Amino acid sequence: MRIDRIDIIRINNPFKDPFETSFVRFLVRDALLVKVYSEGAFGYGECKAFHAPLYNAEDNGTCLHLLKNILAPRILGENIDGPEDFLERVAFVRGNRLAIAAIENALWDLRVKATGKSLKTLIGGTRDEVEAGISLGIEPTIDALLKKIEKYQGEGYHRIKIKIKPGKDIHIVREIRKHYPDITLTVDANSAYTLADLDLFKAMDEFNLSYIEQPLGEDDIVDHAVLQKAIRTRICLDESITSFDDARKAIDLGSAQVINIKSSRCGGIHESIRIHDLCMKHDIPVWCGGMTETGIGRVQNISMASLPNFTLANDITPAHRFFVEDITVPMVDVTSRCTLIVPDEKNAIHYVVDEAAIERMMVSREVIRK
Ligand code: OSB
Ligand code: MG
Repeated sequence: MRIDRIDIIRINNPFKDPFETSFVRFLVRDALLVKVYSEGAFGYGECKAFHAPLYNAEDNGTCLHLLKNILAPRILGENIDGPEDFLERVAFVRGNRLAIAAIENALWDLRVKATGKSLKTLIGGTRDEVEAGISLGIEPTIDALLKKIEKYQGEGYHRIKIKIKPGKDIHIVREIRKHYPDITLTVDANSAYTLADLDLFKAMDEFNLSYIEQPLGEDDIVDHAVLQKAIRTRICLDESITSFDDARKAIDLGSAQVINIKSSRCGGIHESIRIHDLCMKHDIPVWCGGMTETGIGRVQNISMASLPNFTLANDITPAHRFFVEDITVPMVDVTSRCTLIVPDEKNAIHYVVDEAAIERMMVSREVIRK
């Protein structure tokens, strides 16, 4: 397919309620969308970076640069075969996987349109629906958090994850367990701790967490291996896994027993499938992580999570959980079973990008042609 034009669209979508993590309190989702035009069709991809390099080393500024000056010029005006061909053309780039994933994802969308097949079918997905878990931000009080847990537990979410940070951790878990001794509960530290906190994590073993997500350094797999050997609770890596090789090394070292796959963090769906397959071979269950994305990213996440080894509940939720308005029609929502229907050739779920909503949220648009 010939790549005729690439638009990089920046949108701002305010959160209904602030979402607080160990690294930042989000008020607005500042997001980049990539629209790749080819032979009368277009594909959308979402760049999952944030306004600043808080979660990993990339942010919207660095991604804009990469997309416009490094990545787009490699395919504009060229005849390319699709996502794999694009990845080969940009294989010289070190890191910057969120930026790469944005175009890669758009090329998958173009392939969906060109073939008339669903993303699920193209990647070999096997599930008709995928389970929703929920990621709850840090709250000012334990009572406020307990109220949220009550709400989402009542709605049937398949796993409750809470964000933790030093000073807001074990006593909160203890309190939750008093009220909910049996729910599937996890914590996500977003790299806020070090091995000096080993005793804290040993003490957490008592609370039967399904796993502890990314307790240590965002680029670490060595300290995580030390921690994993010292505790019973499974460690799940998020930030630390950016590629197939990261996953291979983490599995070899014993740094994690669960992996959270985000196609953005790993440079796209192609690499994510490789990680999925590797984990499956090693009996490491995976689940699909979230980045408070727009509907474009959410719908692709649903499709990716239809792969067979996504056996744990995902951070894929209804869009209205974070936002009043989103950019797909319909807005992504859960079923009465708290699952998300995977779009495929058989069912009626079909998402369309709402161009008018994008216009309303738009901060800037760069049109790149050869
Ligand atoms: O670490 O999983 C994370 C949100 C932003 C950045 C990182 C993470 C998260 C979440 C929210 O936990 C997941 C979601 O989109 O529902
Ligand atoms: Mg995480």
